[in-house]
Amino acid sequence: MSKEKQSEFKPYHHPAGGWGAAGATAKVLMEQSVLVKGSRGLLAMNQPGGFKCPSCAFPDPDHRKTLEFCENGAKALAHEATKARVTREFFEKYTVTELMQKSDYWLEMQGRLTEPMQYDATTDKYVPIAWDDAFAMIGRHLQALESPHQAEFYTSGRTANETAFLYSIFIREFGTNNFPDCSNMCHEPTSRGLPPSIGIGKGTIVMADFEHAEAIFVVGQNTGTNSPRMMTNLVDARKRGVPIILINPMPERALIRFTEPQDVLQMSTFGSTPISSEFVHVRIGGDLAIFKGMMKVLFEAEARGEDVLDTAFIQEHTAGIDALRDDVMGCSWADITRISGVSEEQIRKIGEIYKNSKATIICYGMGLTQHQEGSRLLQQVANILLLRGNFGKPGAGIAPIRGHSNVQGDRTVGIDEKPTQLYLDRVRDAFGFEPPREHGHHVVEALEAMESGTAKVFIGLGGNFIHAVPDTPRSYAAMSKLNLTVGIATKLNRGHLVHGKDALILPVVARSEIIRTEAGEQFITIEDAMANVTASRGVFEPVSEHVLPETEIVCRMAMAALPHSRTPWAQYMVDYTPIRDKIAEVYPEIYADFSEKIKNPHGFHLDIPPRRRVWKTPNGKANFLVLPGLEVDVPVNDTAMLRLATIRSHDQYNTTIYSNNDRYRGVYNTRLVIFMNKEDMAERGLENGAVIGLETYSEDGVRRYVDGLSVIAYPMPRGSIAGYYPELNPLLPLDYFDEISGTPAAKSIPVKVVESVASAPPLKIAG
Ligand SMILES: Nc1nc2c(c(=O)[nH]1)N[C@H]1C(S)=C(S)[C@@H](COP(=O)(O)OP(=O)(O)OC[C@H]3O[C@@H](n4cnc5c(=O)[nH]c(N)nc54)[C@H](O)[C@@H]3O)O[C@H]1N2
Ligand SMILES: Nc1nc2c(c(=O)[nH]1)N[C@H]1C(S)=C(S)[C@@H](COP(=O)(O)OP(=O)(O)OC[C@H]3O[C@@H](n4cnc5c(=O)[nH]c(N)nc54)[C@H](O)[C@@H]3O)O[C@H]1N2
Ligand SMILES: [Mo]
Repeated sequence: MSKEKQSEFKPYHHPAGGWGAAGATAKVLMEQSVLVKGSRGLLAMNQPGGFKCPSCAFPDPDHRKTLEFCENGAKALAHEATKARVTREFFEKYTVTELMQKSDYWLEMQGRLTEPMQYDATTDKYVPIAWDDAFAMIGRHLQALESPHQAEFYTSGRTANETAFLYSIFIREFGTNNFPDCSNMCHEPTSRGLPPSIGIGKGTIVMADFEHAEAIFVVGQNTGTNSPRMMTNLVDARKRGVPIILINPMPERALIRFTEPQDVLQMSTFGSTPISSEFVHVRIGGDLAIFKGMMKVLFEAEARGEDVLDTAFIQEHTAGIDALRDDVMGCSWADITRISGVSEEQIRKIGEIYKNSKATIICYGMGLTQHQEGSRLLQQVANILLLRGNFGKPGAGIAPIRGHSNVQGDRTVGIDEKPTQLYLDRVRDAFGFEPPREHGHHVVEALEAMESGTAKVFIGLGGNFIHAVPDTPRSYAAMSKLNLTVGIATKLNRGHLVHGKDALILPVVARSEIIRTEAGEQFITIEDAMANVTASRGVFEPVSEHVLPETEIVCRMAMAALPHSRTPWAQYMVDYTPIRDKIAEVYPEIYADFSEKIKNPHGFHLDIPPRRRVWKTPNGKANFLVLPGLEVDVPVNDTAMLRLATIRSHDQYNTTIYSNNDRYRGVYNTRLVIFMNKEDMAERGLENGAVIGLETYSEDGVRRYVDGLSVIAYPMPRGSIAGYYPELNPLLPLDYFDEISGTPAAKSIPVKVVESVASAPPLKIAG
């Protein structure tokens, strides 16, 4: 937290995007001292022959512009291409205990990691280690385990397809399915909830569908910040007069009014496009009630004899409509409006919009997935779409807006703690070893194994596990018990400081940098949120001569841990084409001829069967699945209870903090704030800017508490509050998650306001 700068709340009255975004882009390039280099990088970003933006997973448009990036993509690139370096001299200067006192922002600003480091307990410092010795250490620890299940292998979603595939082969050959991954905290409800419903755990739209949609719903997703390039699609749709319905407890600025930063005319005339035609101010956790209300509008019309359902589609392609109808019709409007916090009139209105649209897209983000019934909530989204046949036709479908740039791809190529038997058979046939058949650990289970002492080794391929997971202090304690922690990373983060007895930091070649091996320059591939696979080729020189490509690190870990392996790791390390050929062998339905198809500069699309109205479910149908009731989180019986959503600011990338500002929400120089309805404040005797503590309702006797939070009067629904992740993760209990997916319910933590004992810098409230 910055000491000198005044923390301030100053509502943002301009349209989002536009000059504000253009200015922020230039500023971040300058701050990282990479104005020239960064600008050159931006020209190559998301262009054929260039590299894929390391930020979000939103696809490239079908008609590319010369510039195809957004403000937040530029920030991600600037921070990756930064001039700042973390060297051995840096590590010589600080003990790990001293580094623990620094903020996440400070750690990030130190720059790129440049050589492999090893923790030295005698001095409490990281000291240099040769790559060979680092791999030998990993091999030694892994071979010393009594069982391969004592190791946890984390993946974050920036990992490329080739790397993730080999990593999953290495770990299965080693003998476990322990694959905790960032997806477990993110779109796992999509991966687990949608297959029983529509036969695939992915979205079903492609970019062109935005051009044919007659209605677009954006639910629980902060598009202008987290997938800004999608704003272009929304702006275009609005210009065509397409209704856009925003369902969110926060009136997110960009979704209300937006100026496209790449639209020169709009910017020069200071114009802006109103985005949402309907803003539905739902209570946190009230979406299920809204969805049931929308379906009730349809079923009521059906009962009146109106032709509102796609009956031909329903008959031919689905099962289970009667049970759904009974469930929905059994919900009263009184309960629906009470639990959603939205009027019957408005729900009827959006129900009518849906009813009148011949092609609808429903987009969603973490506002839907991170609830205790996240997976089954998404099945209700699918139900709504199925009722009007909104699959397998232009302009229609379900659109989970994925997070990390390759998080979807990683799952496709084997990062999965619950792999199918078919996949395991194919791995056996392709590689000639018998992979483990029992399921492995997801994130929460991995932490439990660390806590109980059964896990001994943690390897993190990217990411910042320790600050992404729930229950911060408890997770710190769990990780500190390990014998070995390995962080494979571009930047120094908290995960390297909360470490095991032995610890390694292994620096990598980043997405924007050139991968050179003995066989020449290599490219990698990624799969975006709409299942397009494209090549990515970095354009910058690697940050130092001592960093390695991630794929090489995976191969050399495998060689160290599996000295008798028959897998040709040394070959894969230098030439990525044979890796792609193996991917094709293991996934023939989607990846046949991978090496050929990837020669197309625009990549290729992986088959999504629902687009063809083919349902890979056990009964061969799309299934209407019922989630009884209207609540997605277990109710707490206390009127003092508030539901807390932990969200991202405009200036962060997950645990990476770019600055302490959140421009569109009007917050400057602080992240320790809570957005609250003013009546909830008045009820608790809180003035605007008052400093509070928050405490979680939990039943395990552990007190979960965060202090020193300034309250901001904000248009939140009654009973719903919001604040930033990862600072508020200490409030999120490890056992508070969706049973089906294991995803922590980070959007609905039950908390109460308690007195603050900490001092916090005063928050200036602008008039
Ligand atoms: N710049 C930038 N881009 C990113 C990221 C980043 O951190 N920074 N992260 C990437 C990743 S990994 C991901 S997963 C995505 C995340 O992108 P989002 O899904 O947009 O993530 P969040 O900021 O967590 O918040 C989601 C929204 O959910 C709303 N919300 C909270 N509770 C509820 C609820 O009960 N119902 C409804 N309807 N809405 C609710 C919040 O008000 C907020 O607008 O973005 C990706 N892109
Ligand atoms: N309370 C709460 N908790 C949450 C969430 C929430 O909304 N609320 N969101 C959840 C979600 S959606 C997600 S996806 C997770 C995110 O969890 P993670 O993916 O684990 O976290 P990140 O912050 O994205 O990881 C950042 C680190 O990745 C490393 N890195 C960056 N680029 C590269 C690269 O190219 N290669 C390698 N090897 N390393 C790289 C850098 O060292 C950087 O410090 O957090 C989850 N946790
Ligand atoms: Mo995510």
